[in-house]
Amino acid sequence: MDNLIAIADLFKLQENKVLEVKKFGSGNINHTFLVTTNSTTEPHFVLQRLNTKVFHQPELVMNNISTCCNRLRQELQQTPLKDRRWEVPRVLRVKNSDRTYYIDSQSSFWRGISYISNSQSFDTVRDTKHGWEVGYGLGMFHNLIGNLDVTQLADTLPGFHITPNYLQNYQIVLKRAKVNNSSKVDYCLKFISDRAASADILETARERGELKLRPIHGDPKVNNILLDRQTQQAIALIDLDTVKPGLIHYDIGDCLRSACNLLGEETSNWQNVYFDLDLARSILQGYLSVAKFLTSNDYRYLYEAIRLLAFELGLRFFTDYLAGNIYFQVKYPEQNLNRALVQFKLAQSIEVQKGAIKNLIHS
Ligand code: GN1
Ligand code: MG
Repeated sequence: MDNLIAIADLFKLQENKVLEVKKFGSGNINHTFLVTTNSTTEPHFVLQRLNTKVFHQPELVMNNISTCCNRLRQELQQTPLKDRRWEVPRVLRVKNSDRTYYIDSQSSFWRGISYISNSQSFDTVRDTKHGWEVGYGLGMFHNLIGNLDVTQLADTLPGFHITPNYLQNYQIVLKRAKVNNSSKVDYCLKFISDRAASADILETARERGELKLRPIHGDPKVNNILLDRQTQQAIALIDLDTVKPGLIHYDIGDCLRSACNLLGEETSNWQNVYFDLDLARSILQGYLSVAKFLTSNDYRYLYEAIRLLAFELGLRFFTDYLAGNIYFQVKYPEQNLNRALVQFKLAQSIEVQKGAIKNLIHS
């Protein structure tokens, strides 16, 4: 990896000096840094090394981000929000060029994104007010981007959130893996085989034409929805790498599985993980207060989306554990097994509360 300061220097506004580059955030895929410069107006920006083992066509990822951000800005210009701050990240250009990325001597792919000032993010939701804001944030994003023709976005991650594909891959990996059987591993194996038959419910609905592809965020977990430091209102969605055509159900399910788990994705206390119904209520209320475009078919599949996305992420983590941790970064070898157990416990809690969740959706 080339010198971080020298790379950051390529993305800064010309007259400023880079003072510091330090690790930032808690992503599982890319390497993220916060750059501080001596600018008095905009001292920070975010520098990222994109994981090109995951994103095989990083140029297309950058195109999607630009298309998305341009559309968000256009919509906000046409219909400015009256009572709330809303920010759209900016893709930074490489010095003296029009390019939005830099490839270093080791073929690493670098890009710079503006930092949203006076903002805050949390890994877990603190209370129902925060939950409402998380829902509102996702609803606002879907609302602003909803009219963008999906054909303008490239499919930068084929198979992303297609649960039956993850299942197929899991079966291949399982055949090849040397499985160290333990009670945790056995729990995961059984959890998956018991639910394999219902893995294609959203994809089947899409094939039948009941659900339609729309622009999606792809990763609307709690810490990707920024709050204003003073008002604690949602003001931006960040981490736009997975913006692409998809089902909004992936986003809604992913947001709820992330936000309604108060113990968080990384807890070692996986036995006590549960899906918090009060938070689900406020998130859905926040979402539905802005997202007025849902059809009756959209409503019909919301419960399944919530259940499926928790199951799917557990399946993805468990598969990666079996494959030797090649996709999600880990700090210790069993981390992806632990993460899988957290998501499976969450999915189980969703299943147990099916009636109550459906009541929330249809109330
Ligand atoms: C990954 O790297 P990060 O944290 O932004 C993953 C998401 C998962 C998430 C779980 C491209 O996102 O799908 O929900 O981890 N992103 C990709 O924490 O696979
Ligand atoms: Mg992400």
